[in-house]
Amino acid sequence: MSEMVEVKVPDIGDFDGVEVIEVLVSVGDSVAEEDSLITVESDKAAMEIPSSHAGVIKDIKVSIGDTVSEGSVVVVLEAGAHAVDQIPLAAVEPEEEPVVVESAAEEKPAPVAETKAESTKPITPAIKPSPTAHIDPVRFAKAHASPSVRKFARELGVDLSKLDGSGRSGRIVKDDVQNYVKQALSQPAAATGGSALGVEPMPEVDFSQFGEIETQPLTKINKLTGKFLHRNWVTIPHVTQFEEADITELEAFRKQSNAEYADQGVKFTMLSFIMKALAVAMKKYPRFNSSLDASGENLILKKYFHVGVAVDTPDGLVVPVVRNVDQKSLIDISLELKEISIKAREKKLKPSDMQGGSMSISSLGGIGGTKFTPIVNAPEVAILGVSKAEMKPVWNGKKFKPRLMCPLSLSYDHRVIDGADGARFATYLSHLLADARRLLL
Ligand code: CAO
Repeated sequence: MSEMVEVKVPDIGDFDGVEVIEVLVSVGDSVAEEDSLITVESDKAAMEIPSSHAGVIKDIKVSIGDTVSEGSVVVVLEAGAHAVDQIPLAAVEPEEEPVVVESAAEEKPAPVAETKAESTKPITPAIKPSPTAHIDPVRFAKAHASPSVRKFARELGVDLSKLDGSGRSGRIVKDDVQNYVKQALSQPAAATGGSALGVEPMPEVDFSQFGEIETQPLTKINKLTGKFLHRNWVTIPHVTQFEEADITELEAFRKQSNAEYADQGVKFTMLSFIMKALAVAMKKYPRFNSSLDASGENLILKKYFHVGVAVDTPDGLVVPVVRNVDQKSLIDISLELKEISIKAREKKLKPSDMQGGSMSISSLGGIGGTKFTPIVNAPEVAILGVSKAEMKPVWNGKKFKPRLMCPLSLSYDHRVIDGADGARFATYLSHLLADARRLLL
């Protein structure tokens, strides 16, 4: 004989006195154990309350807008029974849905609780976290959408903050979510910005509980570069090839040239030589001077040699571009490098000054460090990192000789450049710097 069971809200931790924002079942529905019955929402997060038993819903004891706590009866069901006509479990849409704002807080794992229903079988209602693993909860929270649309978006892993609502007052409707998914599926993987990573969101932590803190807003440049670096890091398969260039002779030549050109206001830094060498190396290995087109199916080879230079400014990192480095003298490159560094630090660069690079250089040589892994500055496919040159004992086949060695870190997009070419390019670059006469060939 089947038994009538009251399914109650289990112990849901901090979720005491929470609002019902969705009723997911109707009278007559067949539900399996663990099927969701209602969605509740606190000021921290939304979660679904599952059924403790399988059976047919006979009565629904809550409505949207009600407040429930542990022990509140959600439904009465006939345990073990089956509906005559199997009705699919579906969200019941209220006539006028309230717009809810979901919190940014991390959902807590559900505590294990026992039902108070009369049953011999203890249950462990797993509170199902919403499938929003890779969605930024802060931005999701601010989206203008109804509970059912939010639920739909969570199920599909759609970050509502990325959508423009087509409903009244910009409200996001179900069609918007569907169109977004269709569009995302029709784009090549690289263009989706890694939105399918499926990783856990960062926990939101109140650091003040551990000690004194200060909150500093990120600069506009920090935010912009952060977005691009993040996209490039997650969408480009990076490989970094390390190399050391013997710049003993080049450094001596640089110092001598600096003495000769001092009265003309020209100062050669190692970077100007490296820029010139990079242009020569790109001529020999044209794939380093290319970009993938938007479809990801064609490689665009560039016949110009423009080199971007990462400049550290108080507001963040900017990458102005020196054009036609292959056609310019070392004097012109040095003067231009000085000019763009000043412009960058005085915030006088125009967007066009930072576009059209073939490859970029991130030079930390004036600061220190032995090597690092720079992030490719897309749509470029390679970037050269330069660290601080150091005197080292180098074996010349007969004995150790003191040589000035400059560490190079070449990161490249492995979809475009093979490991062997990466090693060839880095080795060739180091040969060019070891004997600058090769730059003239
Ligand atoms: N090894 C040893 N010394 C080096 C060197 C190297 N690889 N590179 C530069 N130096 C020396 C220079 O020769 C100079 O010394 P002298 O005054 O004795 O000639 C001194 O370090 C300072 O150089 P600099 O850094 O001011 O000049 P630069 O032309 O080498 O670089 C610029 C210019 C704009 C690239 C640099 O100032 C800068 O901003 N670097 C930081 C870039 C950055 O932040 N990258 C990180 C990107 S990823 O977050």
